Amino acid sequence: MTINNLVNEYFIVNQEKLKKFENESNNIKIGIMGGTFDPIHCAHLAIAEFIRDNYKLDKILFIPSGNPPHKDRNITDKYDRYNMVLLSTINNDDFIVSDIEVKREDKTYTIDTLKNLKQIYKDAEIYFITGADAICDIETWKDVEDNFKLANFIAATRPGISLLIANEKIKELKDKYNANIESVYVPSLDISSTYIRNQLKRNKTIRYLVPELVEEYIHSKKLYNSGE
Ligand code: DND
Repeated sequence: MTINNLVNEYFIVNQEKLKKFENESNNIKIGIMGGTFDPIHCAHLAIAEFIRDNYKLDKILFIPSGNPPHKDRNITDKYDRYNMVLLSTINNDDFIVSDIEVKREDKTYTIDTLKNLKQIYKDAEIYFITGADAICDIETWKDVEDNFKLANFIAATRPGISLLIANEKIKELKDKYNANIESVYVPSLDISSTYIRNQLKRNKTIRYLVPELVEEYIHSKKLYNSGE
């Protein structure tokens, strides 16, 4: 089967998962894994799974950013990024991909996504998962205080980001905004999307850093100058 056929098939399976979940999602705990995912890699997946298990979350919704407000560089087409998330998550029953942001034409701010999710999943408790780097930058986000009113935040440790500094920042945010934020140790995986893009530009391997199907997708679409 070609990778395009696989994406089409997985799209349908994922939409069914999403629909089923929307109908049965009162009084549950949803983890949100938001990201540019350019591309998604194994650390994103491992963090999501680790936190789902630790916090007894019912499902993790992966939400690829549509038009991220915080990226100046040219990012990969949102549907390619969405497809790669789809290919990475389909085999985990507790992972679902949401197209809530890729469907939007304007800039995609987390606050709008959280408001939207609160309408869909009425009585659900929302846990927004970030890396420690993202939580340290959160005051640059649109309507930061409102984000904290709508969701709990879980900040995963990340290699290269000092836990001491992250915890100080979290304490400051909690005091200032009455925010519900916890930092959680996750096993260190020093992988970043930037590293993967650089490897591809230099024609170097990304095997085992991303799921096999993501690697196949990248090469078949010649993303990140791979194979040129
Ligand atoms: P990134 O571009 O950092 O995602 O975006 C993360 C989320 O922040 C998205 O949902 C954005 O929409 C939201 N955001 C950002 C800026 C402004 C606003 C919203 C706003 O509303 O104004 P990446 O694809 O780079 O990474 C996804 C997540 O995974 C991030 O939280 C990142 O820190 C984390 N991560 C790791 N954590 C631990 N170990 C690693 C990691 N690699 C990525 N190796």
